Amino acid sequence: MPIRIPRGWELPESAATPEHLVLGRRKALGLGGLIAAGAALPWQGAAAQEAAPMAAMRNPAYRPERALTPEKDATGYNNYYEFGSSKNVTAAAARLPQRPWTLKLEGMVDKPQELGLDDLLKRVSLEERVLRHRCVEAWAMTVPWTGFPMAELLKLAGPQSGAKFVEFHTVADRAVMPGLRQSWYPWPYVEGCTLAEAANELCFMAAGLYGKPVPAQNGGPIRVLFPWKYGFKSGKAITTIRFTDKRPVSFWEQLQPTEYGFWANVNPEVPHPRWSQAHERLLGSNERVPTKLFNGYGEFVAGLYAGLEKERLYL
Ligand SMILES: Nc1nc2c(c(=O)[nH]1)N[C@H]1C(S)=C(S)[C@@H](COP(=O)(O)O)O[C@H]1N2
Ligand SMILES: [Mo]
Repeated sequence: MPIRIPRGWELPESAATPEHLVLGRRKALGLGGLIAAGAALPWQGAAAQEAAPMAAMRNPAYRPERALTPEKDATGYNNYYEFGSSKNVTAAAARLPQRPWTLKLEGMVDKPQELGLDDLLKRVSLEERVLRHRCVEAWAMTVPWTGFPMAELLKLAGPQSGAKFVEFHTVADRAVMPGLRQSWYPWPYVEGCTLAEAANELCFMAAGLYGKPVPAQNGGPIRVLFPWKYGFKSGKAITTIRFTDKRPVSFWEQLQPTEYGFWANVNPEVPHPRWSQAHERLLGSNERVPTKLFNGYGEFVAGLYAGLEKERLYL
């Protein structure tokens, strides 16, 4: 059972509600140890409550090993090509409607279905994970996400025995996404992985960031996370998850296959064709630190690649 540990980005101690009141409130809400999406948490204060909390108990299994990135840096420096190639897409992305939102599970599954996001968030057990994120451009951040393991969606969908790969389709809304007019890009932004990668405990569906709904520019209302892969694998604003027997050719792979492959596992020793991957810059502090194999998550994922040594696993 995940336990709650203090977070650096919370209100100062003086503004927080005493613990006995927190416990009393939780009991009154009948939520047990885990806090449901949308419940107002006394320790978050009035401002955060207005911002519709999206908080849960932290799962301590994934040690951050780095200081948290300041929220303003993680939410103010983004890659989201549907809104252009600028790193400042906050205002543009604010036009993307976050509700109503449905997630389709389709393709080679026993139970194809369409799920309302809020219904889905009530059915899964939410947890917070502080995860490292490493962009292929050699910047990185460490941030608290709220969500649930992708494995829970596999259970809901029931992949058939022939299903070997999973595609993540992201929203393509021409009315609000000016990037879609750049017709040389192979829209929509689709990413993919193997079924085994999707079933790995580290593959995570995030609907919250810093205890609030994921901001639109970071992939709200729901995105996927592959913390051991370069960031472009982690599609934003997911609308459809499709199970297939064919290896998907994803957005960046279609554009530039020599630079962006299917696997894209982080590896400091395999340079990008145009730059080294040995180090990364931390958003916020701009500190330069060594990159780790699988972004430091080898204990969870290295086994996925046994027997695949002939593949371009790190590009
Ligand atoms: N739909 C979509 N998803 C996307 C991207 C994108 O351009 N469009 N960029 C990717 C890249 S390159 C990175 S590094 C991360 C950035 O996530 P962040 O903005 O939350 O840091 O999102 C990934 N997911
Ligand atoms: Mo990236």
